[in-house]
Amino acid sequence: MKLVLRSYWRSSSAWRVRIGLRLKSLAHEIAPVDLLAGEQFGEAHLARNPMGQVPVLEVEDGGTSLVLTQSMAILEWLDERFPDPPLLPPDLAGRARVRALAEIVNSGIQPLQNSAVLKRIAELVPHGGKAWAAHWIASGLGALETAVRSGAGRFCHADSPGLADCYLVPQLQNARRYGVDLAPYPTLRRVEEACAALAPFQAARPERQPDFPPEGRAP
Ligand SMILES: N[C@@H](CCC(=O)N[C@@H](CS)C(=O)NCC(=O)O)C(=O)O
Repeated sequence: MKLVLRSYWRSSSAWRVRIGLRLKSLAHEIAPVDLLAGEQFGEAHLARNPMGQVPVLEVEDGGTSLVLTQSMAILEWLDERFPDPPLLPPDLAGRARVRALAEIVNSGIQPLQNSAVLKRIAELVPHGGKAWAAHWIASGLGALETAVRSGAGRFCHADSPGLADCYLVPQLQNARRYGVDLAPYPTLRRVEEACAALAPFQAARPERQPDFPPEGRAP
């Protein structure tokens, strides 16, 4: 089994998969795609992911080669292929809850604030990008705070880290990047703190990635 994750240090979507791989203690290689340099739009990367995005997980598994895209599909594949420890809870209702929490980030927040969208908005509305991003992050996190609070344990769902935590932690970092005040989200911050204490979450952080820019050069 060989796993190669096409990643970018600052990508919150790639970060989700980095956490998942680490939670499952899966040996993998990180292959950086330089999003600032436009490598995602090169022929080689578009052949892997026609969306021109990271993450992409390349899998060599006993004679089978797979190229997986979309963090949710990748994490669910990892969870089915390597069930222990699970990213999803054992009960049907719990799985629906965790997927719904992750989707608040995956489809309700991040697509509205990813750099490609912000770049286009800034072209159309001068100085509009950052305020736009902060607005959608703050309102989405408000919904996530309410949804997590009713049913959180130590983590987003019960007392083990899982799929929803893979989405929460990178999104809170994006919130800070766009100047969103996190005071209104005490449950999310408490869960983030619990995650931050765990080695898999620490190893997946942007500053621990091979393509993290040298000190003082972070754009
Ligand atoms: N829904 C996708 C979102 C992926 C995505 O938005 N990736 C961003 C980085 S976080 C990207 O590669 N952007 C390319 C660009 O900025 O041109 C997923 O969950 O994998």
